[in-house]
Amino acid sequence: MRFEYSPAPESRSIVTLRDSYGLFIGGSFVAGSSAFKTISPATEEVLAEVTQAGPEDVDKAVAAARQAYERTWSAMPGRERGKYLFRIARLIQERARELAVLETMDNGKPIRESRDVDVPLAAAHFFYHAGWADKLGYAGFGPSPRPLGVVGQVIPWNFPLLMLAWKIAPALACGNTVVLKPAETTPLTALLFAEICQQADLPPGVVNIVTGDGATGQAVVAHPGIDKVAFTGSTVVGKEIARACAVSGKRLTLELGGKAANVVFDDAPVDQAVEGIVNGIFFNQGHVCCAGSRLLVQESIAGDVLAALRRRMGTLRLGDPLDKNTDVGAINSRAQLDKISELVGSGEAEGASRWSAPCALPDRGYWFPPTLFTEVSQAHRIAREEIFGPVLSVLTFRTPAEAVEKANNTPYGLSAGVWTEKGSLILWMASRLRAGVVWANTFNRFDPSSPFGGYKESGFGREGGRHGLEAYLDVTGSADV
Ligand code: TAP
Repeated sequence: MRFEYSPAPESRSIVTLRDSYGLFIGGSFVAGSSAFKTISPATEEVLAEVTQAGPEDVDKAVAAARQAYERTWSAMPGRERGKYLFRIARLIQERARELAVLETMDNGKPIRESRDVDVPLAAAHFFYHAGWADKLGYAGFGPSPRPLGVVGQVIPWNFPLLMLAWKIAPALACGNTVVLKPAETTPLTALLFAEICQQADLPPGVVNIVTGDGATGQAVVAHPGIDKVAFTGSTVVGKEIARACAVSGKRLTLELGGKAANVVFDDAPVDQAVEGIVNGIFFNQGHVCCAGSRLLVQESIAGDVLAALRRRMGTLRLGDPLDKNTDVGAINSRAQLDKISELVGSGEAEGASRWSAPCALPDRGYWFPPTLFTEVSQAHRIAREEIFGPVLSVLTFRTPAEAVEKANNTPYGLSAGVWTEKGSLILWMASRLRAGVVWANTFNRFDPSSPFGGYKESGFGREGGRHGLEAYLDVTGSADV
């Protein structure tokens, strides 16, 4: 049964947009030489002009970060650094609504998700790492692990504020300073975060934010003053960065793409599994590196699961991301919409059978309906390549061994899901799935204390938890690593 809901739009009035934004260097906003526009993907309206940082701007940001590292931050006792992180976490909570509305405007994701997932998790990352700042000597990396220096961080557009928190919180807790480049299409919450750094009285230069496109990212990564690079983004760019860092001696962590299998066994409760499948692939329009984009369903229940899934997909509400009833928001950019459309076209051309939820798409903005493909073979591009959109490829299996074979038949290895009532089967599967995270009877659960990262072409290094600290510490010579 489909319920009709009246629109319940969140007000934009809490956000004060400036016409133009400078770069955040040395604790102040500074002008750059050229600018680009950031737009709302739901309406195509221009939100603001943002500075395109060139190599000379990156130079200034790295110099500011170096000075802050040497004069202030690396020498500050952990308990003092922790106080700043706590303050930032509290300010994120205080300004949560503003951050959520701005994230939704700039990214296109439903306000329900930015309000209930992105922003609370971003605050949680700062709280969690604030707690570590004075306990690093007890983290198992030896009695006095040292920071690395200036960290260059480049993040994507799918979880702009949350990826910033994943990067900045552990770096600062460990005593490093930061130059961060947000994605070109979603710079606004990073710039609001810069204001939060000012509000928290964070010493100038500890956090520097340089906006721009891929060339700015390249300049950050290649800068000789950077000691460590932390990158989240596509595997293609990740490989380029790995090549650039290989000859430089810089430390590197890469969080890249995925093509996760969500495996449903015949004893799984179908309705719960369907909720998990929907959350796995349609959360954040499928713009999720660990999305459950390949559904592997046991053949004997495939008919029931698919019927229930189509029914559920038919109830998803697509539209205005600021409406609190919206389940599926806008695709982040024209380029991403084109990429999704091209891959969906290849699925049809290669013989898979497409079904899209019957929902009207708004006239303006970038939209794609929740879609699933059946009759998919493992050779199809839609079963192999990351679509990064609301598109699910369905495959079947008969035995657990076949499920493992198919799940692992991918160059990626970021996440996986298992749905069954048998605990022994969950453990059997988890020990065989080549994925950094395996969820059992749930999907897309995140916690700052839980390490996250990939195998194979999904990257290396972990973010979050005790493991994530290691990426920001010099632990050479430590006996207990
Ligand atoms: P990319 O095109 O790789 O962009 C990521 C970031 O790198 C952006 O800030 C981008 O700038 C910048 N960049 C582009 N070319 C660069 C270069 N040559 N050198 C340095 N920086 C460069 O990825 P995307 O399309 O934004 O994000 C989607 C990808 O991220 C997906 O593959 C997804 O799976 C992955 N992702 C992974 C994770 C984890 S935790 N594994 C989490 C989220 C997303 P511009 O924005 O200006 O292009």
